[in-house]
Amino acid sequence: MGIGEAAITQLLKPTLLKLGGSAITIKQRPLTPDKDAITRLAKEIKESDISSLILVHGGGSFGHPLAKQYRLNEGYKDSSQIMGVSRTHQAMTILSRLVVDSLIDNKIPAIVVPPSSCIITKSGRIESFEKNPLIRMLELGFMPVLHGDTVFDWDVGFAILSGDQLVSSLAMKLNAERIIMGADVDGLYTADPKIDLSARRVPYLTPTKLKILRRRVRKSTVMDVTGGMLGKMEELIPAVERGIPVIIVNAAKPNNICRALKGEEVVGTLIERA
Ligand code: IP8
Repeated sequence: MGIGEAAITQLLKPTLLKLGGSAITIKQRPLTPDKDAITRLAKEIKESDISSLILVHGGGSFGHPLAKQYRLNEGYKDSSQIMGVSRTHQAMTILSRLVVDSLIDNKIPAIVVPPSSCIITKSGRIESFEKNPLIRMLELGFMPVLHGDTVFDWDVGFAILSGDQLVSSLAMKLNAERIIMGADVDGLYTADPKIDLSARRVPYLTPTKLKILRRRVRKSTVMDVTGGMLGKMEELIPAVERGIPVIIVNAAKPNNICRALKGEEVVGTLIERA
């Protein structure tokens, strides 16, 4: 049964799909969406005919430059940051709207669920999460769309919640089937594949091997690749340890996301509990 065809069904174990900011925005240009990629990825999701999917997307050139400008990752320091919280959240809402417009154009009943309205953090870590609207949406055949966001925090006033922490937490709370991470590289590498020719893709990892690899790889200068990417993947270890596999694939290569959603083999990295 495809998305939206369900009457009220029993909740299937959902799949979590994270589309990294680099897969849907032009990272070097602030507030610039990659409209072609967004359109293609929406079509791929439709074509996969998946039944129970939650989409989470990252900030890319919408969230990160503003969050950096206002030093939002430091929490509340002075009142000048207040407008920054508002502007950063608004930028993420605009990006989410573009994603959801594309999904709706493909007849997918997608609904934005802004994390700032249903999550509260404590020192940057999710403390409470109202999951019932998500469960009900999935039961009715909707596709919830969440995004990295500015959230309110009991200790530090506000925080930046990454899509990766969100995916991991959602996967555990909703007992997900699997997590698919759509990146802009073919998986996890032993070094940064964009600058180091000796970099090798690691096709299979356990949480223990991931931690060892992270210690070995020096922090990359390019954000979100190798060092950055390995760090992000560590966020997913608690979900993997609960038995939820993570597959990292290149979302910039046409059909990869469609094939991964269908459960077909795709070049990438699988992280699984041993
Ligand atoms: O790109 C960050 O989400 P991420 C969201 O998943 C903001 O790390 C607001 C910068």
